[in-house]
Amino acid sequence: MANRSTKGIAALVLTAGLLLGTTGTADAVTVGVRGVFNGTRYVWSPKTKTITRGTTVRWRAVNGSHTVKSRGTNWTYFRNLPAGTSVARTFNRRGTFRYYCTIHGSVVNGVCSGMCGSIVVS
Ligand SMILES: [Cu+2]
Repeated sequence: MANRSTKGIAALVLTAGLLLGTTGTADAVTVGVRGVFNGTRYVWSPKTKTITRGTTVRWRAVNGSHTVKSRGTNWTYFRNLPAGTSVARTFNRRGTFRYYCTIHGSVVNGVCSGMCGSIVVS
């Protein structure tokens, strides 16, 4: 039956595409940002991370428990980040996406103090 074989070929092409997709194309990139204690205070490391569109950022609470809260007007995001856990988000738009930990950072009049970070998507 022609219809069935067409679907079969489509499934094979899709499967092949998925397999090839795992071999390191740009849309499969994940980078890490770690919540760590630097001997004095908690910080995001690296504080600023530059990535390309389609990259996934995974925040991990290596030391202590944190939150990831967006600031600025170009995105909205909030996740709890208990010690030892991680959260991930894929960035598909260009721009600078600022965030901070609400436990170890604060924003007053648009100025972030403490555990602040940013993702720069080029
Ligand atoms: Cu924190």
